[in-house]
Amino acid sequence: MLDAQSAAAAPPVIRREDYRKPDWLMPDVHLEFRLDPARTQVAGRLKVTRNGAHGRPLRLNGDGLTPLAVLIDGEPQADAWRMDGPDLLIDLPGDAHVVETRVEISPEANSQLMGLYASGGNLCTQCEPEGFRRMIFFIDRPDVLSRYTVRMEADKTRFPVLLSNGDRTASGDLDGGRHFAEWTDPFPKPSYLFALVAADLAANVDSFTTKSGRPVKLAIWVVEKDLPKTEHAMAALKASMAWDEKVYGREYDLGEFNIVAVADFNFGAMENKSLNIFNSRYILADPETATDIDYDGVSGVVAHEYFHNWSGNRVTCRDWFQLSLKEGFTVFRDQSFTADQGSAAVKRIEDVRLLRAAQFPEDAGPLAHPIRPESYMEVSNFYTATVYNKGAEIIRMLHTMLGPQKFRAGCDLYFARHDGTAATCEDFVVAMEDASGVDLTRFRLWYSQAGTPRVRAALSHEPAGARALLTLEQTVPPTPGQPEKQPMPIPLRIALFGERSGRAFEEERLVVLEDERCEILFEGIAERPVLSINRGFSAPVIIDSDRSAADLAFLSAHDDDPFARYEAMQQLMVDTLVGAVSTGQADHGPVIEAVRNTLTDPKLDSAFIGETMLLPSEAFIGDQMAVVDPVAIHRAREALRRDLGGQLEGEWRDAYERSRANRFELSPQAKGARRLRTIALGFIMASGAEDAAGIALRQFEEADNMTDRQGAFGVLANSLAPERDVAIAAFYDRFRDNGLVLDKWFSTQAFSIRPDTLDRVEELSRHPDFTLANPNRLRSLVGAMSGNQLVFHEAGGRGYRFLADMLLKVDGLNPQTAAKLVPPLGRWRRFDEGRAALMKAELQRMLDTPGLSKDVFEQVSKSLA
Ligand code: B3K
Ligand code: ZN
Repeated sequence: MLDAQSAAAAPPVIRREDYRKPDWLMPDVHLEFRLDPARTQVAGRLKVTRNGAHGRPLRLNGDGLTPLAVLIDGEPQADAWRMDGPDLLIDLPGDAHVVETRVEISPEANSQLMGLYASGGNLCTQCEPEGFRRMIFFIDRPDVLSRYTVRMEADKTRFPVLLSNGDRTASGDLDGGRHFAEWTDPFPKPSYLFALVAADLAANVDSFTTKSGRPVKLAIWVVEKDLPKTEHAMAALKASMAWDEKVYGREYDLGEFNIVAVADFNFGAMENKSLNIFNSRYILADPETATDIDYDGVSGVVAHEYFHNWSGNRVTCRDWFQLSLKEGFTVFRDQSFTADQGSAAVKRIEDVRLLRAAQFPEDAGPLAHPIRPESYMEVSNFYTATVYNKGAEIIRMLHTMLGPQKFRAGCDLYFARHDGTAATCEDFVVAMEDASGVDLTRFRLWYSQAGTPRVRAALSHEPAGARALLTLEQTVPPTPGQPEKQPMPIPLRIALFGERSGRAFEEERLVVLEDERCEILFEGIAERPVLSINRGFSAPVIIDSDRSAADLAFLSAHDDDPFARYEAMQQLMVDTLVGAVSTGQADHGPVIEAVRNTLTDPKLDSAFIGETMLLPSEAFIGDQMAVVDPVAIHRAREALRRDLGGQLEGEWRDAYERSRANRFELSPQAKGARRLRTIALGFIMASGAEDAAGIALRQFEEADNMTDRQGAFGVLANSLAPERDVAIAAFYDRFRDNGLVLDKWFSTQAFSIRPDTLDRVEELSRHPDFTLANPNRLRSLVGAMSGNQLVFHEAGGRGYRFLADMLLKVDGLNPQTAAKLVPPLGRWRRFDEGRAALMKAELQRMLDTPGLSKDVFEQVSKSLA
């Protein structure tokens, strides 16, 4: 519980039900920026109109701003305005006025990286969700859409490139070595989509012709030496543009599309209209410095931000409670794009792994919220795996239940109806209903209820009548503020396989479990059936079934849905490991046999084999247990790794040799081979073979690409062999000047399972290359350590203390990024009393710290509640 003092300090709670349409609209906006890193002058000229009959003043949001001048219809004002906290209130007599304000801000002093800030000597903006108000007084809410014209002035040598949204309508030189540019965006947009860049950067320029023949100039801006690393991002951009035309009928709508990469960024990237700004880790890629996972990250994020041009920009969100309207939908779109570019099965496995690693724990913990939350203190805390990834699963279920044609018709109707406006999740569902004729009344519960549903599946067989009966029962667990839940429609793709024949009995069925319970009868089932359920992960739920180890091993070999094969193997591994932790006894036999079958199945591709061989993470195993015992989990998992390594050593060595590439290629086959190769290396190492560390060091040294080098580095970082120190030193020497690769150097060491990892992490936090100011670097050390179950939960609480210390320091600089680091401590309820007390004590210490940001306050107070 919050004590009186903390409760008094609590920031106000914003509720969805309190939504009111804006008092004033702002059809036209003109902004002027006299740019300078230390002192930038900003002037705003806003045409405002009263929205409805009321006498309320104009409220312009501000954050840390002091008005230097306020003018109404061109007249300077002394008394017509007043400050209300950070906001500026202006009494306006008429229904339409022109309001001007002027402020001065310091981009180089902006450590929050929200609003206008400096990164690597360049200036850029981040406005979503509420950064715009840090630059000028404004109606900073997503349902107020304006046409913008922008004039920027800056020193020409220092900032030769001046970019904003829309089209450049004027530019030229000024006295004193300065120059200017004017940009006009013809599309009305909310403030969160505004962007500006003043920089010394070079562009990779290309072009795309839309299907209706409109030429678009594409440019990716980076520091000049990085130009060769932008080819993959450019290819992904063009592929995304073509895909959105083909699959959704959506064309790009302006003459140019710019992407700017910066090194200091709070998250992945930002979809500002025609001027996307990216964390450089999602733009830059070449074989020497980027892993295959990095390459996939680049194309996925480029696609995601591009797709927002329709799902987010042309149709935006009425308020921040509707965030999943654009984010869930756009994640679904980028997932589908990636699935179409390569292996759909592997993509689905990766997406589900991420959902289970990031979203399921959120749904099961103190920060659980529905994809459309009901309230918040700080909206930045709601850019969550629930809003994004569970949100995408909810769109995917609509796609599954309606089928691709009706789903597409629903999207077309949604875009046609709401183009140029700020919409709600409800608008999206209504468009789907209207276009498909399907009643989605109960489906709406997925938007309002938090928590991961559980479905119990029991299959009984009656050989005499050749019948099988499947009973399904759902429960939706209580979550904070939602003790009681209603059953939700759960679409489950289901098939039965004959245990002896190995064949499916009939076509796969799509069963929608509408109520708490249902029974499904299968006829013509002569031999004992094995149940394959939630195929393709058709619903974001947990399935509890009593399938035996033999059934799971059977499915892992015979199921014709690749996801279901993967899933059966995972379940077999999880059951084995959970059993081992709770009984202390382990029978690894069935897992070893199943792994042997998959590993030596010539029909399977390496990427799929690699995915299937990955053991469930320690965190995921913990999620299955009543009380998490990190040490016992680690031991059980390592014992299984050792046994798999030792008993299949020959097979691993074959797989390792088979997947040795001659030269680097980015084809799915080559990527799959690299994936399997490092996984095999890990198992050879786990086998304890004497030559293993030598093999790893050879891979590390001879690699012609970062995937192989980083793979070997990760394996060595876990080991006690002297080769580990050789690799750490060599990696640093080779990449000390490349920030993105240095992040890997930090994170790989922080993920190590060596007993001295926490000492090493503390040492690294004092390393000259470590800094709290760069979010990527911070996450690479502190974020990685708190994801390392064994190390973070070290008895005695040193990991907890380290995280809390770091977090408090970061909060003073960058509250948004600090708040993202809180959730691992919020899981205290899942641990033994000793650990839980230590975790709570750190949360309490933070809560008791004066001057905590509202970002961190919200996360910490909810974690303790
Ligand atoms: N819309 C942005 C996220 C903004 C996050 C603000 N805390 C990027 C994206 O989802 O595409
Ligand atoms: Zn997004």
